[in-house]
Amino acid sequence: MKVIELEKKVLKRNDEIAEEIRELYKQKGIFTINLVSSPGAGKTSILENICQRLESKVNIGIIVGDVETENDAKRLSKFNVQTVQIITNGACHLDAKMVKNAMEKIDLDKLDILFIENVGNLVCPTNYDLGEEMRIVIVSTTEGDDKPLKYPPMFHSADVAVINKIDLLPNLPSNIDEMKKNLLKIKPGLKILETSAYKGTGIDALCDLLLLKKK
Ligand SMILES: Nc1nc2c(ncn2[C@@H]2O[C@H](COP(=O)(O)OP(=O)(O)OP(=O)(O)O)[C@@H](O)[C@H]2O)c(=O)[nH]1
Ligand SMILES: [Mg+2]
Repeated sequence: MKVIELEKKVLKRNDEIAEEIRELYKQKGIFTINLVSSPGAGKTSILENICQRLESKVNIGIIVGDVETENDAKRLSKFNVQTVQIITNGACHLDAKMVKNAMEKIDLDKLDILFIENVGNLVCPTNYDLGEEMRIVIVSTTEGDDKPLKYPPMFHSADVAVINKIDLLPNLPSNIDEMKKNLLKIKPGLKILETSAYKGTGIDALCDLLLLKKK
């Protein structure tokens, strides 16, 4: 009983900070996206592709969360973007306070789009609002068609689903139509895109969607 009450309190405080930073993003005209997925689904690889295409068109900031290492920030810092790595030291998700602190290291006046790459996990980040305007869940073909059914809250909380690693489909028993059916079962009307970050397939459509929503 006490554990549930503490969790409610923690989430309430998180929601308050998330509202604060959402207001700040709004004032500054920054479009913010929270990228969630299981570990290794391709969040950083998709961001690398997006940076390649958009770095000369819009001012991009990326806050990256990982339990350990600065590997992802290093991968992304070769682009003309502002990057900040958050090391959670064991926590399996980012929270609004961590994002608020990380934002102090970013020049918000030189920012159009802020990506927040969450810690790879299909459970923990679900209830933590980061003040984002759009939540994108990435699920890769190698994870199996049933993942939306097994982790429904995360898929239900998303505005867009990206099915990544479609280049591997010919070598897999998984069925992309089944994956899409399961995504729509959890969230009817969910926008679904297919990508291969390895081949660059489908990234233009994703960038178009982001630029359209940013307006
Ligand atoms: N074949 C194939 N491999 C991919 C694709 N996207 C990513 N990968 C590979 O998958 C592995 C994990 O990709 P990352 O981009 O690091 O995944 P991530 O979601 O950022 O991982 P974490 O931050 O650790 O959760 C890397 O070896 C990538 O090269 C893809 O579309 N096709
Ligand atoms: Mg990553």
